[in-house]
Amino acid sequence: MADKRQRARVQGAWAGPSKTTASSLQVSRHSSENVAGAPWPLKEQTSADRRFVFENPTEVQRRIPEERIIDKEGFYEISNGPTGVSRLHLKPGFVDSKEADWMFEQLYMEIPWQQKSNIREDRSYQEPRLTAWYGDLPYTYSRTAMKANPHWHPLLTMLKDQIAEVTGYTFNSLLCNLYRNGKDSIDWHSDDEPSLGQKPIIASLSFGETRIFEMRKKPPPEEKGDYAYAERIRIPLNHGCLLVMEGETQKDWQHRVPKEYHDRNPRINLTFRTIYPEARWN
Ligand SMILES: O=C(O)CCC(=O)C(=O)O
Repeated sequence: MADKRQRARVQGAWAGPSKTTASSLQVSRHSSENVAGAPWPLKEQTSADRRFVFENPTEVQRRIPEERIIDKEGFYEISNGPTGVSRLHLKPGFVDSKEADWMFEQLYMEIPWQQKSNIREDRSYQEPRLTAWYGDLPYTYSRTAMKANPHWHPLLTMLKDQIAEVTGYTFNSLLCNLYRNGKDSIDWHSDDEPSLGQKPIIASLSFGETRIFEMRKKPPPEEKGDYAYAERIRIPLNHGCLLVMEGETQKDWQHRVPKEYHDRNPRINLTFRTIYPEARWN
């Protein structure tokens, strides 16, 4: 796919004898007629005669959209369609750096981090990060469930309330993620499980090492799942930074935190969500 993204198409051809003008044809007739009397071969082409002639492309040319970087505080309408408006709200420094330092230490030590196993193509694999779930209802993703856990850590309750105050959104659940080093990651996905409702609002708060949060727009059906020309966004999520995804973001976009192949310190990410009983959407 990288190849496809890098390929540049230039259509055209080096001008040959067939491009000879009527007047040069006349000259050749006098000077070098062949046995059959045809005007071929024409006089030898000199390098001065050779020029590149542009021909209209037969294929529709497509541009790979330039990757967008979002790293400043603000509200961003990242797309309007096909299902509606997708919007982000980025707030670096939501928790100031000093506060974020002790919060990171406390969360790192006191959250009951667990190793979750997921299932893909009928095979079980260990998720490359540790997680913990808080909420009155269980949460299923990648075909395995996390048990309900109503016993919120007081710091998490405080952060949930602060986010509600600033964003106006309330949340009843939280997925905590610990990326131990650069090899920990989460692959492309959308937070679109039925239990998250029809337009999930996700508030994601980060502590510790900065990691890149990547987004790519889902391709239209005619692309048959090919993301080669998809719009892409990169958002560095740093210590104390809040990112809210809302509107149709989970329907129209995917996101991931890719592996990084140099040393990375641990990062904690808290994704506040609202979970509904699954039956409501089935
Ligand atoms: O770690 C992050 O910033 C994103 C986590 C995420 O996408 C998820 O847990 O669904």
